[in-house]
Amino acid sequence: MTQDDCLFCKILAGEIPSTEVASNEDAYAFRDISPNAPTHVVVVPRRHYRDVADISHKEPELLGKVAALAAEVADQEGVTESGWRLVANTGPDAGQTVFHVHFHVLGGEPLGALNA
Ligand code: DGP
Repeated sequence: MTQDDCLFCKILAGEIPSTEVASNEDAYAFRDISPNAPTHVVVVPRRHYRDVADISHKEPELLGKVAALAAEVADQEGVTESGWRLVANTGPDAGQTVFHVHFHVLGGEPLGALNA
């Protein structure tokens, strides 16, 4: 299931180039085009869902698989011990700009407190 006007569906189809970090049959991880930290990787399910709420309602087990690939990315990037952040911006107030559910894996430096 893909959506014609979806940027991440186009990346998954290879129509837009991306730098792969990790991949499996359910999910794909690639470097963010505009990194906010030394490690900034985007992890997406191969099937199109709009956001965390959409995938949670329709295929919740896939959400766990995407999170598992994010943890593999953290290992691969060498940030498992130092710490890393998993972020899913959801909707306009959170700044979601691509409406294909995705996690940001951020790490490689102190990230600052979320409640600062
Ligand atoms: P969000 O704001 O949570 O929807 O994050 C979308 C992210 O996607 C943002 O950090 C930048 C990244 N991004 C947007 N377009 C591209 C692209 O064409 N290639 C790559 N690698 N990343 C992209």
